[in-house]
Amino acid sequence: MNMEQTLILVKPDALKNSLTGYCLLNLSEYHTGLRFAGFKVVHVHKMLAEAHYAEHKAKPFFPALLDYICGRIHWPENPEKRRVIAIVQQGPDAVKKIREICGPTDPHVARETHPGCIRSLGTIQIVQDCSGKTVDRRIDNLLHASANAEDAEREIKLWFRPQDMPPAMHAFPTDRSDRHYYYQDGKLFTEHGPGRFCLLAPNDIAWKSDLDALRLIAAGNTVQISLESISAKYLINEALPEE
Ligand code: FUP
Repeated sequence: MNMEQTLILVKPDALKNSLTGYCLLNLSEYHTGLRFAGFKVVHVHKMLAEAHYAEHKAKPFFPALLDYICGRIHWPENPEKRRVIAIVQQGPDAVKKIREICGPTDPHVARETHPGCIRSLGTIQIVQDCSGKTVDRRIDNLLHASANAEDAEREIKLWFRPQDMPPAMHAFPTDRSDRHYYYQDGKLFTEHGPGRFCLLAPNDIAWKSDLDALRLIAAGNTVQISLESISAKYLINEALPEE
């Protein structure tokens, strides 16, 4: 069975404009030939947004992109409405099929070259600095879809814990934690303390790559993956202070 998986985000502009149902219709199992493996409503906090868009960190549109994915652009006065829907779909050529359904990143290009694709309904907003000078463009394109299989693995592991999906749909190796792991202010702890968030308890199932990294960090080693990109999924929908 082809287990290729891809991550899709129904972004705040889609939810705000009631295009959620339209997006889901286009993403249905009937229309795509793929299967839903994971599905959840997420209040996106800064740590998750920064990890998801890490490759764009140096770009002028990055702060606007974070405001957008966190829902601050579309619900400036209503933090309780700020959400995205995170979806994992699985099946043959999942990454390519979903990218095709979404269409080109830029909605203007989408309207020119793929009229009718979902992103052809998107918009582009000018990003200005505090003096009013135009510094970049913010692309509100309704959906995120993983660009390739490598990105898909990173992104699925960033947004989903294994137990958010049926066990038979785990596309990546898992392992069980043998101790407690806590997160606070950019640091990892193995003992509980005031204000520390529990990431994992003994016997909890986790992505093996996360556990391998946590074990190394706890032993004082440096690792390639950031602690934030591991911790972010465990803090999804925790009552964190708004940034
Ligand atoms: P995609 O793979 O289609 O999501 O496209 P990119 O990785 O190039 O862009 C990631 C996100 O950055 C997209 F949601 C669009 C946004 N973006 C901007 O807001 N402005 C730009 O100039 C380029 C990208």
